[in-house]
Amino acid sequence: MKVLMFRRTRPALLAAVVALGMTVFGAAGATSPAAAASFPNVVVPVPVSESANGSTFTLGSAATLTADDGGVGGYLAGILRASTGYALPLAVGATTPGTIALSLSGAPSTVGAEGYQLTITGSSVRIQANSASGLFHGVQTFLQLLPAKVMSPTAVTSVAWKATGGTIVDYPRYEHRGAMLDVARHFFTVAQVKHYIDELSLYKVNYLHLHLSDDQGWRIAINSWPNLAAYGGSTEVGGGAGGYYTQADYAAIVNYAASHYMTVVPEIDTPGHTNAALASYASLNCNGVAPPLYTGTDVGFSSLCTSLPLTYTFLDQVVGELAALTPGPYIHIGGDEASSTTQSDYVSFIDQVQQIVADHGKAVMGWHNIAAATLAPSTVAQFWDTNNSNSALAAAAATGTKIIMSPANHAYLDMKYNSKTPLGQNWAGYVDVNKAYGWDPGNYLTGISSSAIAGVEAPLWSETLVTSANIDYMAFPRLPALMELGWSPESTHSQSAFDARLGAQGPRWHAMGVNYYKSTQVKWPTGS
Ligand code: IFG
Repeated sequence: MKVLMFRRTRPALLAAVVALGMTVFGAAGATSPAAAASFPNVVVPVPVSESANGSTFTLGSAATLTADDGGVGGYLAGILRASTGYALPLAVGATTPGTIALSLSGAPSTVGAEGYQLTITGSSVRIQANSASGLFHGVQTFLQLLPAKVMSPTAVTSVAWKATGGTIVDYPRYEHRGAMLDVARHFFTVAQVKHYIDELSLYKVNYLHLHLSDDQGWRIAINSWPNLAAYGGSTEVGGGAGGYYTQADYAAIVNYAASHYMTVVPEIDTPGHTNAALASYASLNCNGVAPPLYTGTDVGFSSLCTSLPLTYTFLDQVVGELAALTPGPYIHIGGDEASSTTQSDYVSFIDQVQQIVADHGKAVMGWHNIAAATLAPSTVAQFWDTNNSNSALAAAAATGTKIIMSPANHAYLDMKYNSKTPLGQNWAGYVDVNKAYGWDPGNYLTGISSSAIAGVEAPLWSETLVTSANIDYMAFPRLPALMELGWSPESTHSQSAFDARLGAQGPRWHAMGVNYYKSTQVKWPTGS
């Protein structure tokens, strides 16, 4: 073999030759370039940036956990201890980082309020964020990089708890990433709502919108109007026993949501969808006669008496009690399907209710129909129609109104997947995974700037839902699709890449006992 003999030559030329050699033959001694390391395509929502470093982290039984926030530390410890069976001692506020360290210092400023930096090496995991919610979101990503069985509520011994090494820097596209649960058509207990919160947490949901009142039920105790819950909450669609949250129950939900970094948005739907309230108090009705309780599923037949002064006293007292129980910035006043309210009465009503909410220190959220009125600067409109334009909403957006996107033909989780789906409705068409994912919230509405879009929300209406298993079946796998639209950069949008990531969630839901629908649009790996 001809050996290259370097005479005393110009150093630059020598360096160039060496560099060429390195490039062609890889690092000195290596026979080929190091395998290009990459993270597996499994995390939903997909992170902003990932760079693997070729190492692999293994969580061992001697691992320790340190955290600058005890809530997030305790959450992660709870999940890991349950599935690995390891002691995983947790030290809060320790100066020396544990095997896994959740730190509120050192995060890059780019991650903002809710983002994080996740650094995984062969021997350590570090999550850095500017807030506890950022740490919580980093924990969700870290968990998704561990084997699916890490989500098992009982110890699994046959798994090597490995995760790909590297750095992930991540932060949300939209500040509002919500899920709505209709607890009015069918009542769901505090435990059932907490269970749903546990599942929503996996996908970085940060707002929980509770639809607390409708024609079929009033679900929150109001001390100044006790019959609302006692009588108005005494039934539900189909005639069941219904139920309601005491104010302590509601506080428990608010606190549990907060411990999962979700803000509760309570909705009292007005002026339509109010039969339960009107049935509870004859004095609220224009004719002084209370209608019977309603257990069907029609909409649009009820209206508060917008000409009655008592109506506004009622709303002031209801909003006052609800605002005092709600740490979040919003009270949702509904505003949809007010078919039994004249347009002029509706506009005047919305104007007055906006003021009532403001008087109690909260901002208004409402279905986009409220754009018929003059919206306060802080009012947020939630788009739910099946078309791509709305002139009143466009006019409001042009004057600063922010919009939450919930187009029913993409984001309504109560839509059937297909004609064979046993639960749900189909008035907005069939919505399977690709329909839930196949749109862009920022550029969906014509004549409305992407800067007006504040986020995405996935409503789940409960006319046909009774159990937590029913909630699971309709929410999964579409909720993760909608939350990827809310969190991940528009540049990452790819149906095929998403479908692969979504499939990787299957074994995790199986480990958790989530009763999800195995959409035929997704390849579900073994163990799903
Ligand atoms: N539209 C009604 C809901 C519910 C829904 C079921 C809105 C804003 C149909 N209003 O969606 O009360 O009945 O898909």
